[in-house]
Amino acid sequence: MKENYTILAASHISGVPTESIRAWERRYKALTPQRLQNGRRSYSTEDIEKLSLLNKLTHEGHSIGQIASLSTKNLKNLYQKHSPQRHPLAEDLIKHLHDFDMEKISEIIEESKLTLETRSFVLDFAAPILSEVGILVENEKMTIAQEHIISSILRSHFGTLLQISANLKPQKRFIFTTPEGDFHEFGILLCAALCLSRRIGIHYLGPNLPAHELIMATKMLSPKAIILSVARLPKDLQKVDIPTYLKEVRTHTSASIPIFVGGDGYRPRSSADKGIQFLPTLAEFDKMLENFTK
Ligand code: B12
Repeated sequence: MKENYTILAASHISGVPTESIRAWERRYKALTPQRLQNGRRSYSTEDIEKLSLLNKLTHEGHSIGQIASLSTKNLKNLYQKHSPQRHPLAEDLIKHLHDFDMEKISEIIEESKLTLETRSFVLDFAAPILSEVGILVENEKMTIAQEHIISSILRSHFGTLLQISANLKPQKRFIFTTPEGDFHEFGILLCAALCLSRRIGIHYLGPNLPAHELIMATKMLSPKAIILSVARLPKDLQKVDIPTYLKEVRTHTSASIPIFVGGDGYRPRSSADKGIQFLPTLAEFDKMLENFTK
Protein backbone atom coordinates (compact mmCIF):
# COMPACT_ATOMS: atom_id res chain seq x y z
CA MET A 1 0.00 0.00 0.00
CA LYS A 2 1.35 3.41 -0.97
CA GLU A 3 1.57 5.83 1.93
CA ASN A 4 0.39 9.41 1.56
CA TYR A 5 0.80 12.29 3.95
CA THR A 6 -0.90 15.62 4.56
CA ILE A 7 1.17 18.80 4.43
CA LEU A 8 1.20 18.88 8.23
CA ALA A 9 2.56 15.35 8.45
CA ALA A 10 5.11 16.10 5.70
CA SER A 11 6.23 19.15 7.64
CA HIS A 12 6.43 17.23 10.91
CA ILE A 13 8.52 14.43 9.42
CA SER A 14 10.84 16.48 7.22
CA GLY A 15 11.27 19.42 9.60
CA VAL A 16 10.29 21.98 6.92
CA PRO A 17 7.60 24.44 8.08
CA THR A 18 4.36 24.24 6.07
CA GLU A 19 4.75 27.84 4.80
CA SER A 20 8.20 27.00 3.40
CA ILE A 21 6.87 23.83 1.75
CA ARG A 22 4.21 25.90 -0.03
CA ALA A 23 6.72 28.62 -0.98
CA TRP A 24 9.28 26.09 -2.28
CA GLU A 25 6.59 24.54 -4.46
CA ARG A 26 5.25 27.83 -5.74
CA ARG A 27 8.49 29.68 -6.34
CA TYR A 28 11.00 26.95 -7.11
CA LYS A 29 8.87 24.00 -8.25
CA ALA A 30 10.71 21.86 -5.70
CA LEU A 31 7.80 19.39 -5.59
CA THR A 32 4.47 18.78 -7.25
CA PRO A 33 2.42 16.86 -4.69
CA GLN A 34 -0.72 15.10 -5.79
CA ARG A 35 -4.02 16.82 -5.07
CA LEU A 36 -6.92 15.04 -3.41
CA GLN A 37 -10.48 15.50 -4.61
CA ASN A 38 -10.95 18.24 -2.03
CA GLY A 39 -7.89 20.06 -3.41
CA ARG A 40 -5.64 19.27 -0.46
CA ARG A 41 -2.01 18.36 -1.09
CA SER A 42 -0.99 14.72 -0.66
CA TYR A 43 2.70 13.87 -0.23
CA SER A 44 4.38 10.55 -1.04
CA THR A 45 7.30 9.00 0.85
CA GLU A 46 9.61 10.18 -1.97
CA ASP A 47 8.32 13.77 -1.60
CA ILE A 48 9.12 13.61 2.11
CA GLU A 49 12.58 12.24 1.44
CA LYS A 50 13.22 15.15 -0.92
CA LEU A 51 11.92 17.69 1.60
CA SER A 52 14.16 16.23 4.33
CA LEU A 53 17.22 16.51 2.07
CA LEU A 54 16.33 20.07 1.05
CA ASN A 55 15.95 20.90 4.72
CA LYS A 56 19.38 19.51 5.65
CA LEU A 57 21.12 21.15 2.70
CA THR A 58 19.57 24.59 3.25
CA HIS A 59 20.66 24.35 6.88
CA GLU A 60 24.16 23.70 5.59
CA GLY A 61 24.00 26.97 3.64
CA HIS A 62 22.85 25.92 0.15
CA SER A 63 20.41 28.30 -1.47
CA ILE A 64 17.03 26.74 -2.10
CA GLY A 65 16.84 28.38 -5.53
CA GLN A 66 19.91 26.46 -6.66
CA ILE A 67 19.04 23.03 -5.33
CA ALA A 68 15.23 22.86 -5.52
CA SER A 69 15.13 21.32 -8.98
CA LEU A 70 17.72 18.59 -8.33
CA SER A 71 16.57 14.96 -8.22
CA THR A 72 16.47 13.16 -4.87
CA LYS A 73 19.46 11.07 -5.98
CA ASN A 74 21.54 14.17 -6.75
CA LEU A 75 20.48 15.83 -3.52
CA LYS A 76 21.62 12.70 -1.66
CA ASN A 77 25.00 12.82 -3.42
CA LEU A 78 25.35 16.51 -2.60
CA TYR A 79 24.48 15.90 1.03
CA GLN A 80 27.01 13.08 1.30
CA LYS A 81 29.73 15.19 -0.33
CA HIS A 82 29.24 18.22 1.82
CA SER A 83 28.35 16.60 5.10
CA PRO A 84 30.44 18.72 7.48
CA GLN A 85 31.01 15.86 9.87
CA ARG A 86 32.91 13.57 7.56
CA HIS A 87 36.45 12.99 8.79
CA PRO A 88 39.32 13.20 6.25
CA LEU A 89 40.24 9.61 7.17
CA ALA A 90 36.81 8.55 5.92
CA GLU A 91 37.50 10.22 2.54
CA ASP A 92 40.85 8.41 2.32
CA LEU A 93 39.36 5.07 3.21
CA ILE A 94 36.74 5.30 0.46
CA LYS A 95 39.43 6.24 -2.05
CA HIS A 96 41.50 3.17 -1.13
CA LEU A 97 38.41 0.97 -1.09
CA HIS A 98 37.81 1.96 -4.73
CA ASP A 99 41.32 0.64 -5.49
CA PHE A 100 40.95 -2.52 -3.35
CA ASP A 101 44.08 -1.37 -1.50
CA MET A 102 43.72 -3.60 1.55
CA GLU A 103 46.98 -2.54 3.15
CA LYS A 104 46.03 1.14 3.14
CA ILE A 105 42.51 0.31 4.36
CA SER A 106 43.92 -1.54 7.38
CA GLU A 107 46.30 1.34 8.10
CA ILE A 108 43.46 3.86 8.09
CA ILE A 109 41.25 1.71 10.28
CA GLU A 110 44.09 1.32 12.79
CA GLU A 111 44.81 5.05 12.72
CA SER A 112 41.16 5.94 13.22
CA LYS A 113 40.83 3.52 16.14
CA LEU A 114 43.86 5.08 17.79
CA THR A 115 43.12 8.73 17.11
CA LEU A 116 39.34 9.03 17.27
CA GLU A 117 37.20 8.78 20.37
CA THR A 118 34.36 6.26 20.07
CA ARG A 119 31.78 9.01 19.51
CA SER A 120 33.75 10.57 16.68
CA PHE A 121 34.64 7.14 15.28
CA VAL A 122 30.91 6.47 14.96
CA LEU A 123 29.60 9.87 13.83
CA ASP A 124 32.44 11.19 11.70
CA PHE A 125 34.06 8.03 10.40
CA ALA A 126 32.06 4.78 10.40
CA ALA A 127 28.56 6.15 9.72
CA PRO A 128 29.55 8.38 6.76
CA ILE A 129 31.61 5.54 5.25
CA LEU A 130 28.85 2.95 5.59
CA SER A 131 26.20 5.30 4.21
CA GLU A 132 28.34 6.40 1.29
CA VAL A 133 29.37 2.85 0.43
CA GLY A 134 25.68 1.85 0.58
CA ILE A 135 24.79 4.58 -1.91
CA LEU A 136 27.76 3.77 -4.17
CA VAL A 137 26.74 0.10 -4.26
CA GLU A 138 23.14 1.04 -4.97
CA ASN A 139 24.32 3.20 -7.89
CA GLU A 140 26.69 0.48 -9.11
CA LYS A 141 29.74 2.67 -8.51
CA MET A 142 31.16 0.13 -6.08
CA THR A 143 30.85 -3.64 -5.99
CA ILE A 144 29.17 -5.78 -3.38
CA ALA A 145 32.59 -7.29 -2.62
CA GLN A 146 33.95 -3.86 -1.73
CA GLU A 147 30.92 -3.23 0.48
CA HIS A 148 31.52 -6.58 2.19
CA ILE A 149 35.18 -5.74 2.83
CA ILE A 150 34.41 -2.59 4.75
CA SER A 151 31.23 -3.88 6.43
CA SER A 152 33.00 -6.92 7.83
CA ILE A 153 35.98 -4.91 9.13
CA LEU A 154 33.68 -2.42 10.87
CA ARG A 155 31.32 -5.16 12.08
CA SER A 156 34.20 -6.92 13.79
CA HIS A 157 35.44 -3.69 15.38
CA PHE A 158 31.97 -2.96 16.79
CA GLY A 159 31.74 -6.59 17.93
CA THR A 160 34.88 -6.08 20.03
CA LEU A 161 33.42 -2.89 21.52
CA LEU A 162 30.23 -4.69 22.48
CA GLN A 163 32.22 -7.48 24.11
CA ILE A 164 34.27 -5.06 26.18
CA SER A 165 31.03 -3.50 27.40
CA ALA A 166 29.82 -6.85 28.72
CA ASN A 167 32.39 -6.46 31.51
CA LEU A 168 31.10 -3.03 32.54
CA LYS A 169 28.37 -2.87 35.14
CA PRO A 170 26.39 0.25 34.24
CA GLN A 171 23.14 0.94 36.05
CA LYS A 172 21.29 1.99 32.95
CA ARG A 173 21.06 -0.20 29.89
CA PHE A 174 19.26 0.11 26.58
CA ILE A 175 18.04 -2.80 24.45
CA PHE A 176 18.95 -2.84 20.74
CA THR A 177 17.40 -4.83 17.94
CA THR A 178 15.69 -4.76 14.52
CA PRO A 179 12.26 -6.16 13.65
CA GLU A 180 11.82 -9.76 12.56
CA GLY A 181 12.93 -10.24 8.97
CA ASP A 182 15.28 -7.26 8.92
CA PHE A 183 18.97 -8.19 8.85
CA HIS A 184 20.36 -4.67 8.51
CA GLU A 185 22.15 -4.16 11.80
CA PHE A 186 24.51 -1.21 11.31
CA GLY A 187 21.95 1.30 12.59
CA ILE A 188 21.77 -0.45 15.98
CA LEU A 189 25.50 -1.18 16.08
CA LEU A 190 26.29 2.52 15.63
CA CYS A 191 23.69 3.57 18.21
CA ALA A 192 24.99 0.97 20.69
CA ALA A 193 28.54 2.27 20.25
CA LEU A 194 27.28 5.82 20.90
CA CYS A 195 25.69 4.60 24.14
CA LEU A 196 28.97 3.07 25.24
CA SER A 197 30.78 6.32 24.51
CA ARG A 198 28.46 7.94 27.06
CA ARG A 199 28.79 5.07 29.53
CA ILE A 200 25.25 3.86 29.01
CA GLY A 201 25.13 0.08 29.03
CA ILE A 202 23.68 -2.07 26.28
CA HIS A 203 21.84 -5.32 25.79
CA TYR A 204 22.61 -6.03 22.16
CA LEU A 205 20.04 -8.52 20.93
CA GLY A 206 21.21 -8.41 17.31
CA PRO A 207 18.94 -8.00 14.29
CA ASN A 208 15.82 -9.92 13.24
CA LEU A 209 13.88 -10.27 16.49
CA PRO A 210 10.21 -11.31 16.63
CA ALA A 211 7.99 -8.95 18.66
CA HIS A 212 7.16 -11.54 21.34
CA GLU A 213 10.89 -12.17 21.91
CA LEU A 214 11.56 -8.47 22.33
CA ILE A 215 8.67 -8.19 24.76
CA MET A 216 9.96 -11.14 26.80
CA ALA A 217 13.54 -9.79 26.82
CA THR A 218 12.27 -6.38 27.93
CA LYS A 219 10.41 -7.99 30.84
CA MET A 220 13.49 -9.94 31.90
CA LEU A 221 16.08 -7.19 31.43
CA SER A 222 14.10 -4.06 32.44
CA PRO A 223 16.04 -1.71 30.13
CA LYS A 224 15.79 2.08 30.34
CA ALA A 225 14.86 2.27 26.65
CA ILE A 226 14.27 0.12 23.58
CA ILE A 227 16.15 1.11 20.43
CA LEU A 228 14.99 -0.20 17.06
CA SER A 229 16.40 0.31 13.60
CA VAL A 230 14.11 -0.30 10.63
CA ALA A 231 15.54 -0.70 7.13
CA ARG A 232 13.51 0.27 4.09
CA LEU A 233 12.78 -3.17 2.65
CA PRO A 234 10.58 -3.87 -0.36
CA LYS A 235 7.05 -4.73 0.83
CA ASP A 236 7.18 -8.29 -0.48
CA LEU A 237 10.32 -8.95 1.59
CA GLN A 238 8.99 -7.52 4.83
CA LYS A 239 8.25 -10.31 7.25
CA VAL A 240 6.19 -8.08 9.54
CA ASP A 241 4.14 -4.93 9.16
CA ILE A 242 6.22 -2.34 11.02
CA PRO A 243 3.36 -0.32 12.61
CA THR A 244 1.79 -3.60 13.84
CA TYR A 245 5.13 -4.78 15.23
CA LEU A 246 5.67 -1.49 17.06
CA LYS A 247 2.15 -1.46 18.41
CA GLU A 248 2.53 -4.98 19.77
CA VAL A 249 5.80 -4.13 21.51
CA ARG A 250 4.38 -0.86 22.85
CA THR A 251 1.22 -2.51 24.18
CA HIS A 252 3.02 -5.30 25.99
CA THR A 253 5.90 -3.38 27.56
CA SER A 254 5.83 -0.84 30.37
CA ALA A 255 4.92 2.66 29.17
CA SER A 256 7.77 3.98 31.30
CA ILE A 257 10.28 2.41 28.91
CA PRO A 258 10.56 4.70 25.87
CA ILE A 259 10.82 3.13 22.41
CA PHE A 260 13.10 5.00 20.00
CA VAL A 261 13.00 4.10 16.33
CA GLY A 262 15.29 5.19 13.50
CA GLY A 263 16.20 4.08 10.01
CA ASP A 264 14.91 4.66 6.49
CA GLY A 265 12.09 2.13 6.84
CA TYR A 266 10.13 3.99 9.48
CA ARG A 267 8.34 7.30 9.25
CA PRO A 268 6.01 8.29 12.08
CA ARG A 269 2.37 8.61 11.15
CA SER A 270 0.74 11.67 12.61
CA SER A 271 -2.06 10.00 14.54
CA ALA A 272 -0.86 6.44 15.05
CA ASP A 273 2.30 5.05 16.64
CA LYS A 274 1.52 6.41 20.07
CA GLY A 275 4.38 6.03 22.51
CA ILE A 276 6.95 5.57 19.76
CA GLN A 277 9.61 8.23 19.33
CA PHE A 278 11.22 8.73 15.95
CA LEU A 279 14.85 9.82 15.78
CA PRO A 280 15.81 10.64 12.20
CA THR A 281 19.59 10.75 12.59
CA LEU A 282 22.45 9.45 14.72
CA ALA A 283 23.14 13.05 15.74
CA GLU A 284 19.62 13.26 17.19
CA PHE A 285 20.14 9.95 18.93
CA ASP A 286 23.34 11.32 20.42
CA LYS A 287 21.50 14.46 21.56
CA MET A 288 18.85 12.28 23.23
CA LEU A 289 21.65 10.41 25.04
CA GLU A 290 23.17 13.67 26.19
CA ASN A 291 19.85 14.70 27.77
CA PHE A 292 19.41 11.23 29.20
CA THR A 293 22.73 11.36 31.05
CA LYS A 294 22.17 14.88 32.46
C1 B12 B 1 24.75 -3.70 3.95
C2 B12 B 1 23.42 -4.01 3.30
C3 B12 B 1 22.90 -5.28 3.50
C4 B12 B 1 23.57 -6.33 4.39
C5 B12 B 1 23.33 -5.96 5.87
C6 B12 B 1 24.50 -6.44 6.71
C7 B12 B 1 24.38 -6.09 8.14
N1 B12 B 1 25.04 -6.89 8.97
O1 B12 B 1 23.73 -5.14 8.54
C8 B12 B 1 22.85 -7.64 3.96
C9 B12 B 1 23.74 -8.38 2.97
C10 B12 B 1 22.45 -8.59 5.07
C11 B12 B 1 21.64 -7.10 3.20
C12 B12 B 1 20.60 -7.89 2.85
C13 B12 B 1 19.53 -7.46 2.09
N2 B12 B 1 19.36 -6.24 1.57
CO1 B12 B 1 20.48 -4.73 1.97
N3 B12 B 1 21.58 -3.26 1.96
C14 B12 B 1 22.71 -3.04 2.53
C15 B12 B 1 23.23 -1.62 2.13
C16 B12 B 1 24.27 -1.80 1.00
C17 B12 B 1 23.81 -0.79 3.25
C18 B12 B 1 22.93 -0.70 4.49
C19 B12 B 1 23.75 -0.19 5.63
O2 B12 B 1 24.20 -0.93 6.50
N4 B12 B 1 24.03 1.10 5.59
C20 B12 B 1 24.83 1.76 6.63
C21 B12 B 1 23.96 2.27 7.72
C22 B12 B 1 24.87 2.91 8.77
O3 B12 B 1 23.15 3.28 7.16
P1 B12 B 1 21.56 3.22 7.18
O4 B12 B 1 21.09 1.83 7.34
O5 B12 B 1 21.10 4.03 6.03
O6 B12 B 1 21.24 3.97 8.54
C23 B12 B 1 21.48 5.36 8.71
C24 B12 B 1 20.21 6.08 9.10
O7 B12 B 1 19.06 5.54 8.53
C25 B12 B 1 20.25 6.06 10.60
N5 B12 B 1 19.69 4.93 11.32
C26 B12 B 1 19.52 3.65 10.97
N6 B12 B 1 18.98 2.96 11.96
C27 B12 B 1 18.81 3.78 12.99
C28 B12 B 1 18.28 3.60 14.28
C29 B12 B 1 18.20 4.68 15.16
C30 B12 B 1 17.63 4.49 16.52
C31 B12 B 1 18.66 5.96 14.73
C32 B12 B 1 18.57 7.11 15.66
C33 B12 B 1 19.18 6.15 13.45
C34 B12 B 1 19.25 5.06 12.60
O8 B12 B 1 21.61 6.10 10.92
C35 B12 B 1 22.41 5.49 9.90
C36 B12 B 1 23.63 6.37 9.64
O9 B12 B 1 23.26 7.59 9.10
C37 B12 B 1 21.89 -0.96 1.62
C38 B12 B 1 22.07 0.15 0.58
C39 B12 B 1 21.88 1.52 1.19
N7 B12 B 1 22.12 2.51 0.42
O10 B12 B 1 21.50 1.69 2.31
C40 B12 B 1 21.13 -2.17 1.12
C41 B12 B 1 19.61 -2.14 1.12
C42 B12 B 1 19.08 -1.54 2.39
N8 B12 B 1 19.29 -3.57 1.07
C43 B12 B 1 18.32 -3.84 0.28
C44 B12 B 1 17.85 -5.14 -0.02
C45 B12 B 1 16.79 -5.25 -1.10
C46 B12 B 1 18.36 -6.25 0.64
C47 B12 B 1 17.96 -7.70 0.42
C48 B12 B 1 16.52 -7.97 0.14
C49 B12 B 1 18.85 -8.20 -0.70
C50 B12 B 1 18.55 -9.55 -1.22
N9 B12 B 1 17.97 -9.57 -2.38
O11 B12 B 1 18.84 -10.51 -0.56
C51 B12 B 1 18.43 -8.37 1.71
C52 B12 B 1 17.32 -8.34 2.76
C53 B12 B 1 17.75 -8.92 4.02
C54 B12 B 1 16.73 -8.63 5.09
N10 B12 B 1 15.66 -9.41 5.11
O12 B12 B 1 16.94 -7.73 5.88
C55 B12 B 1 17.75 -2.59 -0.36
C56 B12 B 1 16.39 -2.13 0.12
C57 B12 B 1 15.64 -1.70 -1.15
C58 B12 B 1 14.30 -1.11 -1.03
N11 B12 B 1 14.00 -0.38 -0.06
O13 B12 B 1 13.53 -1.25 -1.91
C59 B12 B 1 18.92 -1.57 -0.20
C60 B12 B 1 18.50 -0.09 -0.07
C61 B12 B 1 19.85 -1.78 -1.43
C62 B12 B 1 19.11 -1.64 -2.77
N12 B12 B 1 18.88 -0.50 -3.30
O14 B12 B 1 18.76 -2.64 -3.35
N13 B12 B 1 21.77 -5.77 2.91
